[in-house]
Amino acid sequence: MKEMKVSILGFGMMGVIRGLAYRGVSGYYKNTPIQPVLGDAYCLEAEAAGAKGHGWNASSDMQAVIKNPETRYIDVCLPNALHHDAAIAAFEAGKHVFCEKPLSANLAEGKEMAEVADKYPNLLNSCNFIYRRCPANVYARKLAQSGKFGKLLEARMYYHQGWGGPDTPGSWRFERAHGGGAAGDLGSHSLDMLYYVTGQRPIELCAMQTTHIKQRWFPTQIMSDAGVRVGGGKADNTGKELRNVDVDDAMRVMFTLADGAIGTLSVTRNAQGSENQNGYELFFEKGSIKFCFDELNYLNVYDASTDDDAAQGWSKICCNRGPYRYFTFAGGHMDGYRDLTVNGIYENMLAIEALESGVAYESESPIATFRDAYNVQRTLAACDKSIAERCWVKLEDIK
Ligand code: SOE
Repeated sequence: MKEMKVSILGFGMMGVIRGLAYRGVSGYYKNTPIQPVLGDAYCLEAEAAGAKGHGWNASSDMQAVIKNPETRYIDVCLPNALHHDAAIAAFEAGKHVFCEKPLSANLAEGKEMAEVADKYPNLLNSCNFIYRRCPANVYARKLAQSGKFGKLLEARMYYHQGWGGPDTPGSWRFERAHGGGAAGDLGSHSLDMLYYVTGQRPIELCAMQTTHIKQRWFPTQIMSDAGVRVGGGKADNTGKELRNVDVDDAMRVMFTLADGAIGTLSVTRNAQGSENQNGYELFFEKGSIKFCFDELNYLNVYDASTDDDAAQGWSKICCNRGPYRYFTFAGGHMDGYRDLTVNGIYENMLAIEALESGVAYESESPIATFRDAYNVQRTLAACDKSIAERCWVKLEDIK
């Protein structure tokens, strides 16, 4: 298998996730034609230890990382307003470019990035609209574009998160200069999803925005995105200054699509209780499709294309078994399962550290010890005995 050194620019929240992905790809996909190998990570001083811990070679020189002749691929995970210069420099250095969404902080920069990408037809230009990688959306796209349900009539797109309350500290995500704001952050996903699934983009629209929290406490020192978000919600304002927020917290849009369908888009970071509700409801002449990322393994489909009224109703389709090119593992181990395995290894490491430092291991979700597991075996043995002997079995009798 070929190897390719990849380097990353920025090591906030997304940087951490990407490291797992580059290392995981050859583990999940035995057929990957290229195995990524972790190279340099351009990052803030505050992020360097994390980047090294993830296996990257931490560097504070972005141009050196971009130009490193050993690297063939640059992953741009910087704040939005820095995508433009970094991505263009990477193309000019002859690298494949993967860029976090939204592509740019403003239209002019996005246009130039697309034009420069066109000049390098042999280099990858790929933007991380990650929800395209979710099997339920792959299925929705097939269904929506198959024509089975007829013409699309209405699209209700929404992306609701709830982390933007008044106690969440400021970060680049709340600064126009860095390309922050809910519209670009969340709305970009919904607009890509609308196009990806239906094949259509708005041709006319009317929008409104608001900023609910007009001032926030921003850290006085530059901090990693991950550092600010983790621990958000705590009103400890030491080392922070109160500043005006110049981006939107929420946006609403009404639009029309080319073939006459109408639609709405709702994005907010202030929907208390919504975790990552990136969703849509599509109403066609002869059916409906609904998706919400909080139930990422499923697509809800109403098929009104048959004449059999008695058979009509919603189907909740499990899309993690389908014939898609993405990893499905041993039926039933759906998306989400792999995250739990990371938690499991972490818990083991905490337990070992407690053992080796002589302190009591405590956890709100303790590891299952061999003693716990042995008790499961005892109960199973009791079942065997009961089945074999057709009788009640006392556990105290199973040693
Ligand atoms: C915002 O909270 C955010 O991290 C976005 O920036 C990502 O693009 C989205 O996938 C998850 O939510």
